[in-house]
Amino acid sequence: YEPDTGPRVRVNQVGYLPGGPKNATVVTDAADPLPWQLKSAAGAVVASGQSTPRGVDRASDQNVQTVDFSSFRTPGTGYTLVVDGETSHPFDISGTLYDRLRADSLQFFYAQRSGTAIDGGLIGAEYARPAGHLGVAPNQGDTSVPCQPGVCDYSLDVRGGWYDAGDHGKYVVNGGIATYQLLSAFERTKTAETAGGGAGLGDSTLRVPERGNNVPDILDEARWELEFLLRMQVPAGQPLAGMAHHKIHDRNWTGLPLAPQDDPQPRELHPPSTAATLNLAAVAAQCARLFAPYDAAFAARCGTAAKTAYAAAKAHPKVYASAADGNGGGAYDDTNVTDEFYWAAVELWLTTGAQAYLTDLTASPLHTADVFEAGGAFGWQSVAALGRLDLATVPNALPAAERARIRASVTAAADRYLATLRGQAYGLPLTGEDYSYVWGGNSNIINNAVVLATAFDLTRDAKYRDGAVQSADYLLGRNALNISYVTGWGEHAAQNQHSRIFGHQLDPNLPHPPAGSLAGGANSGLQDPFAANLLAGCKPMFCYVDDINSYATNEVAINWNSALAWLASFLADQRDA
Ligand code: 9MR
Repeated sequence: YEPDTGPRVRVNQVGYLPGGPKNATVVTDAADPLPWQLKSAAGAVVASGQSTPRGVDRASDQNVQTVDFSSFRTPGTGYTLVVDGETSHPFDISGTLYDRLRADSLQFFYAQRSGTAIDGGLIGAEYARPAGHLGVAPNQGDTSVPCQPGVCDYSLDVRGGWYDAGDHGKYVVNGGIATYQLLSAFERTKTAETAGGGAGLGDSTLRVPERGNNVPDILDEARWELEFLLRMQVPAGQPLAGMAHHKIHDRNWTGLPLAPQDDPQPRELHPPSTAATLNLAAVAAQCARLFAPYDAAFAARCGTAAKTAYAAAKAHPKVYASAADGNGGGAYDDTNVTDEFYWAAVELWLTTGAQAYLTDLTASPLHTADVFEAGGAFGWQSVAALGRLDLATVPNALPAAERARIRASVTAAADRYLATLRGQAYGLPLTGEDYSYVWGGNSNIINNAVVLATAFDLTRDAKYRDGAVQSADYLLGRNALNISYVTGWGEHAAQNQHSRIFGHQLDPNLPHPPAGSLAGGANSGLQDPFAANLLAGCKPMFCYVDDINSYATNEVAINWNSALAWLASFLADQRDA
């Protein structure tokens, strides 16, 4: 299988910020530096120079050279880079490059909403659909969902929320981290002076039904999931009261495509878990502090749920979701919840200031550990860094020396991601090792970029911002496959992601995913049969195919788009870079 990788000159197909880094990668047999030319849309040479040989790139096994044209800063559209007789895809130089990506990446969440009709007037006629899973036949509905046999004696109304990914499942741990990232993108505009005041995330910035309600639209979108997460809490008076059910999904896997409203499968609540409970505690605590100025009653409801959940998790600290519970939905299993305890304690302390939470977070072994892993700084299974980042950025009463230590741990991690990135000829903050390229790996790349971006917010040192920008270059085309992993963004972009809703590849009457949808990305694990068959033996950066059948390399997911939304929001704020 030989994918068509287009021109050998690899650029960010969307473009570059005028004052930001501008790097490209050239696949070539040449061992010596090559002359390069930057051309305007009219074909005039506007800059030129010599490339830098980089030898064989480990992640792609390609002989490559890099081009740095950062010193050219003139805004314009339709630039191309010419090296070694090859002309790159066209790109822009513009300070407003990422404004619409911020909105598009967040729009994905509206398209994934469960339990409400999707308004084509907001998102495009092709995305209009009736409400899913409200109990209208053939749906069996999320309005009164029983537990799996033997798990509980009650039913819960767990309508709403977002569909997790290409499936119709709703999972508290993954909903938790995705909601955290939306809330964090918003909170950053309150805490980071480098965020430009947050106008881009205010009311009427997104195409959501709630626009114009005087609440920032990103909070409206997050609330759609928060309301669902609150519904997943075990009611008072029941066994394990205050804990959260781990997930709710179909009894059996369904095929593709399948509109949510056409899903006939029985829906089932799966057992509560400590991990889900702590996810609920953490994001409900965030909710309590961020909604306080907008809706005091909702903020109070979140605050109560957060405290109740945290207490329930402490009473039941080792209730783990089973790795075997993967029929009809993903397992999202996790048998180490030390990190979830730490994250929840941090969020509760930041919101309430209560000593008990400070005592708990300080006692956690993670409080003094290096929590930023090389592969991915954080992810749905590994959330300690979320607590660390918030301790570093959200105003709090830590003693100055302790605050300085926390912040230094963030910049130390950022320094490592920067060193990794500089060692990669494709400029991404991920090592070239095979094991770095995992399921949903694009979100790991972005989450490492979030650490870089946070280090910039903390220090204003441009090297960190430049690292975050370069991470976006990889996602938007500067990679071995010469593909943009964001639908609708770039000359050659992913558009056939694994999704039951956006099944255009299988049925031309259905749409592609909406612009701003991120694909999971290169994954040398090849866990799905389609990829395993097609891509066996692939070099890590080539282990991706834009085909709806490849769920291990090409799915959409809320926790990947939340990462993209956070980074896009940061990048949109860098227009003067
Ligand atoms: O993102 C998840 C990834 O980290 C796991 O390796 C993978 C296999 O367990 O599952 C991924 O999550 C999927 C979930 O289980 C079900 N909904 C789709 C998710 C994205 O592929």
